Amino acid sequence: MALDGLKRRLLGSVGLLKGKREIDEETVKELSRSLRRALIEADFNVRQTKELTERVERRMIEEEPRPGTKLETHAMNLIYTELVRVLGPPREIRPHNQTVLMVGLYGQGKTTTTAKVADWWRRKHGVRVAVIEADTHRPGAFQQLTQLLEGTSVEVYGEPDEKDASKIVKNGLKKVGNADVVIIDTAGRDSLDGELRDELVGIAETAKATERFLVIDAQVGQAAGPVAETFHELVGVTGTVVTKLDGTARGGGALSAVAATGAPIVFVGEGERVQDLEKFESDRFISRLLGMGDIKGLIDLTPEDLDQEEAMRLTQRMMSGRFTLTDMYTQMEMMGKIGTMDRLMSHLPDGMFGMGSMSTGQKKQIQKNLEKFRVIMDSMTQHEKDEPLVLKSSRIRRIARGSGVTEKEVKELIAHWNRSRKQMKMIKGNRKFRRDMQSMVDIDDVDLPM
Ligand SMILES: Nc1nc2c(ncn2[C@@H]2O[C@H](COP(=O)(O)OP(=O)(O)OP(=O)(O)O)[C@@H](O)[C@H]2O)c(=O)[nH]1
Ligand SMILES: [Mg+2]
Repeated sequence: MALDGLKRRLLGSVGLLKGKREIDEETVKELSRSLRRALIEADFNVRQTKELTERVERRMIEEEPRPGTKLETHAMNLIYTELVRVLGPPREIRPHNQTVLMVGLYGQGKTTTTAKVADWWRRKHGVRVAVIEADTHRPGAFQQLTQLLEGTSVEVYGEPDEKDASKIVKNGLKKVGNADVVIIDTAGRDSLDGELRDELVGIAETAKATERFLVIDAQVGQAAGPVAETFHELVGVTGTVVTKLDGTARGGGALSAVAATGAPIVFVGEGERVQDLEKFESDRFISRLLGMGDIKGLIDLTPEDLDQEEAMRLTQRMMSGRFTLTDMYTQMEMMGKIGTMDRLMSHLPDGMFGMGSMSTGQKKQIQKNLEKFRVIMDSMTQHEKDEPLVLKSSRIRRIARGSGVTEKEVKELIAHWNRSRKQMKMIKGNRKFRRDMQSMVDIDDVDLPM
């Protein structure tokens, strides 16, 4: 897997906490230094590294690990969320009605990636995919693309003898443009010279592409940032594919530099074969990098008996009539690992949360929301988390900007909280539930007005 070196170093950093029971300043500093070295080694830029380590350091000191959670797990979780934050939220792609223009410098992997993305689309969405070879400079480009896609049902259009790339695109779209997805490979150069600029702009106009993907070799490192900016000015890059992550230990440079330009990473290439492509989702990527399996594994890190303790605490909060965003988050976390919660949940009215039969899909959705909500909530003040009703438009705007999500997503979080709060009220009104709760936990104020 890509970035093996970083993985080893990060595990080493966290290992510093092994066997420790208390967080002391010296240990946190040591962790932070080790983390910094790991990131710099993987070519993350100095500013990003500084910000990330400072955040981890601060959160290590300010945030209590949940009872029963080992310090190293706690640190790992913090590093995980901070790395996901750096790499940005995943980029959704519409499955059909797409014309995708692939652009990039010479030799970065455009043609290979064109084939990879075409085949990914076909496999993933079962749609009709066609590619157009519009590189009139690289000899044999058409043959290369045809060979890569041999044995797949992807249609390949090209005119090996034509010198006018725009013309090929125009003819190609006439011929194969009724496919659900059309992907166009273009020529690369050492740098973006005048001729290539004009040609690209011409192709972009002819193609009326819905997506413009920049293909960039991970070896380029942090220079990926300026390259992305240049292409962005020219054709408006909508997504980036970072290739050859398998071939470098320093892929963090390209990944983080690209993420910082606002042209989100949509795929990563991890090998020469057509199937060596992965849709990029920072949370999954980072959890794999840190050896945590998938996200669910991360959330499940706490021992089972702890759930009961948390459940009790949350129940008490619910009965006391307070329900903050943090409570909602805890509740969602528990719902994500509902297996250990059935004692509590069996008391709820049927269908209250759709608990009885939560599908894997629903659980996954919760995990996804959890991640997003966590990032959003990190940009809120304590007061906002405690009193979500103060969240009006200017605060929402600030939070959206701070957490790199849309305002709509922040509003979704608030709407979710509102719904959960109403459910809590209903639960409180349920006599049987209250009686049962009283026998489960010691609630003094159970008869307070609702
Ligand atoms: N290891 C590895 N090799 C890759 C990856 N992507 C592309 N390559 C290799 O990189 C080389 C260049 O790839 P191409 O797809 O021809 O690059 P290009 O950008 O189309 O090159 P030009 O058309 O010459 O500008 C080829 O040998 C590919 O097999 C990857 O993700 N991993
Ligand atoms: Mg090529």
